[in-house]
Parts: sequence; structure tokens; C-alpha cells
Amino acid sequence: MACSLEQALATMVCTFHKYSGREGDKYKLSKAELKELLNEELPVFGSGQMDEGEFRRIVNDLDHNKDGEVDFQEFACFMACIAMGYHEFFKDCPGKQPRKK
Ligand SMILES: [Ca+2]
Repeated sequence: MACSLEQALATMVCTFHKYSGREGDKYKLSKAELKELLNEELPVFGSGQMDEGEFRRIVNDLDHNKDGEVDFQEFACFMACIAMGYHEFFKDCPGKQPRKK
């Protein structure tokens, strides 16, 4: 049985592959794939929470090498930024930390 941090990393990689493999380059997220991933897996960044302009800004920020797609390295930086946000949010409030199921 993998420990929870291993599972979290595997989930991150598998989730990326699940969406990146849908069209075009197998290991890069197109804008459409990224939008689906956010809507399905990270709804706090999904269409329900932001308009098209905000989505374009996110893509632009994530796409460091400006090839119009988000590769795993760019995606991993995004995950790290979100993790840092969670760290700031939870660090002084142990009671707010998500509970294990
Ligand atoms: Ca890119």
C-alpha cells in the first residue's frame, strides 16, 4: 500500500496524462484539455469560477515556453504554486487542515 504522499504524486501525474492524451501531443495539455482538467479535477479554477479572459490569463501564465500548450513541467509548477497557497492558508490553522478519510 503506497503512503499518501506517494499516492498524491501518482494522482498528479496520472491526472495530467488522463487529459494530455486526449488530443495532439500526448504529453502536453492543449487549452481545451487544460480547461477540462480544471473543470473536472480543480473546479476552484474551473469555468464556473472564472470567465474566458481569466482562463486565458491562467494559460498564459502557465505556458512558460510560449508554445501554446502546457507540458508536465509547467503543470507541476502550477501544482507547486497551489500547494504554496495551501501552505499559507493552513499553516497557522491546524484545525482547518483537510482530514484523512
Ligand atoms: Ca508550454
